[in-house]
Amino acid sequence: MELTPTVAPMIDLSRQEDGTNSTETFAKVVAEGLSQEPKSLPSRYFYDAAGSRLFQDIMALPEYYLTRCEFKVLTENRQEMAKQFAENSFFHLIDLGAGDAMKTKILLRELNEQKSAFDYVPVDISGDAMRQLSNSLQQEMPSVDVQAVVGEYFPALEWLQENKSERKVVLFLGSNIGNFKADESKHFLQRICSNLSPGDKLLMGIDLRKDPDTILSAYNDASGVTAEFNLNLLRRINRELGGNFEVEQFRHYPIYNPHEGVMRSFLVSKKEQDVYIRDTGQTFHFDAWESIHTENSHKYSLQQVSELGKACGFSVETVFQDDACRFADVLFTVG
Ligand code: AVI
Repeated sequence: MELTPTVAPMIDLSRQEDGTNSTETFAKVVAEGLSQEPKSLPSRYFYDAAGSRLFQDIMALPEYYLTRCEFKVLTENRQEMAKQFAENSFFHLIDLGAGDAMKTKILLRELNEQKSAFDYVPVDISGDAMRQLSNSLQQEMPSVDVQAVVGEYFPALEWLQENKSERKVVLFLGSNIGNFKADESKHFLQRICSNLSPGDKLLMGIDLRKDPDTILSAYNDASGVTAEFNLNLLRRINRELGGNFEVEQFRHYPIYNPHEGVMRSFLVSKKEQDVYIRDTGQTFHFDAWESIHTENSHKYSLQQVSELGKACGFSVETVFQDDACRFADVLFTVG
């Protein structure tokens, strides 16, 4: 018997972008960030090939509880989640920042087993990741319809709103919302909501507030992988923009503020030094012990999550969390 092909050709929206991934934009952002007082660089530039590999290593660290906790939450609640997604009618399962979909596969297997009517739409900026995922799903779950979209989240959601007319369930896993500033996360969720219809759903992974020592260790692991991940940003500037950072003259310094629930990461200059970056044509001066702020990772209480959702047009349907209340996957409904 012939198998019906279930992998639709990839939709590539990456060329329609505003150049956020170009070298020129990177140079501009770096020049702005290093000219500011205090200096800062945006964490979205962590993820070149080397940074993405380091992030894979972070997720396997004993201290980095987030990934293991979310894995557990999804595994233990997969039947209930699948039931609440399905509602006995067809839906599009849209996975924002799908990557290798390790965690999403827990839900896909369950939906497949429950014989739910759905198609799977992974969205990611990496065309390679989407090609590999489409192939691996064809091998592992040939009966699941897959339509990968390569591009940024919002062009992808706009495309989906125009081209996929049925009910939608959006996944935004991994506590990625935590890396936005407070106003950015609100804006992000409002934009998601404006591309959905009443009754559509969003399952969002959120790292919860907990013992500050547990949080700090997760970003300051004993083996130094997170330090390498942070320092890779300087290596990336050297590689891509012709910078001459002496990377060993900077150190990773994370600090958790329990009052705000924000984990902040810095790179601190160990000495007074000047750094020249060819593509910006500028030299940047560092005083001894001057810092560059590189990342925020927000931790939320469940009440804050519910208020954030409400302010953006969502209401909480179900909170799924682990026994120790470290991590939650919150299912929201539009309206
Ligand atoms: C991708 N993001 C949710 C990670 C986090 O926990 O904020 C990135 C990360 N930074 C340091 N370790 C992991």
